Amino acid sequence: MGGWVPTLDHYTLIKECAVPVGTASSNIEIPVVDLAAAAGESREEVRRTLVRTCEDLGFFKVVNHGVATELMGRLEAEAKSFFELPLAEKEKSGPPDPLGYGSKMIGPNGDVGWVEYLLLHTRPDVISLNSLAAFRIIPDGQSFRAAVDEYVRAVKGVACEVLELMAEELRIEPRDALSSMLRDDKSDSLFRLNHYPPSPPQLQLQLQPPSGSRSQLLGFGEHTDPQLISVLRSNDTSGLQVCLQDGATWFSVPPDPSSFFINVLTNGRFRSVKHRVFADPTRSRVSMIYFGGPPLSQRIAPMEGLMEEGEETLYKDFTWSEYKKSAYNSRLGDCRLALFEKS
Ligand code: GA4
Repeated sequence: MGGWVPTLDHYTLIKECAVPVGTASSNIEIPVVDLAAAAGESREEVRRTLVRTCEDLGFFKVVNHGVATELMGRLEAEAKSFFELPLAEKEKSGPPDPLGYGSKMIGPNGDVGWVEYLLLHTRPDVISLNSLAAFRIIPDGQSFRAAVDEYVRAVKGVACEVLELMAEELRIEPRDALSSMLRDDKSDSLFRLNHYPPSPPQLQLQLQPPSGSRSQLLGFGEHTDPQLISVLRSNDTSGLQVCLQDGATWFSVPPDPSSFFINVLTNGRFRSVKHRVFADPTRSRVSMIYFGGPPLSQRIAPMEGLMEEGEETLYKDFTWSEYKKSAYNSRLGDCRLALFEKS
């Protein structure tokens, strides 16, 4: 893929993003949630597995989700065309505010990665000038935009289905109590396209420390997502790693372009999985992620009925807007809930 010509500052970047290899194992089975099974007789079993998984790893794969392969492929092709544009063209949609095109810089607080991206809001009325420009500069911007809209509508459906299965199993009434936050017209949800270019061969040399041990190039440093639910789909290039509950063991997630990978969040019961992405030395990785968030004014607190009698909430009450603001003041790897912990 073109459009990513190494310049001098890439040499600095590559040094900052080189991480020694050796910590990730890949022999862990990723839990699978089958939405076709959930629509039939096995619904209860699927619900049970889903909730257990959310309490345990906080990360799972969704299969038989009903989203057309054609749509996923079409959006991937549109994203590729966008990222193939000359840097100067793409930069007309940046710098991210936080929406729009960004490259190397992640968030406003100094995080860097071997990645370029386009961050968009899913609400048509919250399009910043930068993200709007993205659709104007590509030759056939309307079809890009149509693919994004269609895809977001489809994955939002998957996210809502998962949240409804979860609500049913947790006996949350009504069963759309969670999914309605995403369906709300004011839902503060985002959509992100990431491109992790392969590192150019001459730069790879810099990744070999004198000791002979290998390093990998960090595309997106370790972090948790602040939203309610994230739905990720990538092309066939590996790179994603998730962290076990012990906070130290990482494992590589084998890519599967036909499935979605999902992570979720809550009051310590469900885990927001720590994850990171490494660039592949030879192949481009393109991922698309829907981040389902509630309306900005939504109060975030454990739901009635989910707390045991006498159980204390772990966090002070806050709104999604307050939480989001504090997240954007943090670095990628920071623990974002600490600020709201009860002392
Ligand atoms: C992580 C999840 C989403 O990609 C994101 C990211 C956001 C950004 O890239 O602008 C943040 C990051 C994410 C959390 C901490 C802050 C904000 C970068 C960063 C350092 C779009 C989001 O909502 O939070």
